[in-house]
Amino acid sequence: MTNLDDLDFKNVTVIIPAKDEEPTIGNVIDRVKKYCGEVIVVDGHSKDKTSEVSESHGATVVKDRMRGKGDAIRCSIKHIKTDIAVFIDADGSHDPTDIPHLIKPILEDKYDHVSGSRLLGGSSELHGGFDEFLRLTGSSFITACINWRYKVRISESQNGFRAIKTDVLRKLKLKEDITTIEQEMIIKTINQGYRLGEVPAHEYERKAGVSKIRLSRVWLRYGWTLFYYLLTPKKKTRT
Ligand SMILES: Nc1nc2c(ncn2[C@@H]2O[C@H](COP(=O)(O)OP(=O)(O)OP(=O)(O)O)[C@@H](O)[C@H]2O)c(=O)[nH]1
Ligand SMILES: [Mg+2]
Repeated sequence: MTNLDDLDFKNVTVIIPAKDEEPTIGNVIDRVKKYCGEVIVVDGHSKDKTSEVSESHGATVVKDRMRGKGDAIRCSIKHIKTDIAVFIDADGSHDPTDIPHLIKPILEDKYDHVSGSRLLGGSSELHGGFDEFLRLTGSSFITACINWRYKVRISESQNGFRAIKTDVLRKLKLKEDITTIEQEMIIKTINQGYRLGEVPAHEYERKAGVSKIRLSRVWLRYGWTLFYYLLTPKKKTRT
């Protein structure tokens, strides 16, 4: 069994989708650097200095196509040169010290995709108000549907903190433009016969700035994509 300190991080790229995250992006880049060979920031045409700060902290900056976070993730894929990709948010809500826990089971070839679970690791953001209540209820319903459809027992399907083999990421042929890309990645991984694992990952409150998600605008898309991808016949591409 590999010790966490002995992991080879050179073969890891950390990808950070960031839209108007100037106050936090530099700190996130500095903290993820020791766990990867390259940091890619996908800038959502920020109105603040997200791009400039990212470059000055040593990240490669690419632009999305202004369609949302899912589009940002899809735009990053052609730039990844390493075997493992890690996705982490720019608002400081994910803890970079969890990255070794995400990539270790991949390096040991136990899983192809490892998702950070807030339901196992706890969240400082997912409870308290009505918005949080709706988010948690909705995401628990989606997770239950996935578990029922595929006879699995994952704890969550919406976190943006994950590690995945780059060749698997490419084979998922992702289509979503907004945050529905998280459940698309989870469902397609299971659907195509790849091995999905979870590790506990605590979610902290965003350190600055404002949420880019408007529940009232996106809930229909969540319902539609859930049933569309769940009803897709199993398509095993894992060899
Ligand atoms: N490039 C890019 N990044 C985005 C876009 N929308 C959101 N992001 C980033 O995606 C990450 C997650 O977005 P958040 O607004 O934090 O979503 P959330 O974590 O559900 O919301 P909070 O509860 O406020 O943290 C952050 O790093 C955002 O900056 C976009 O359109 N383009
Ligand atoms: Mg956030």
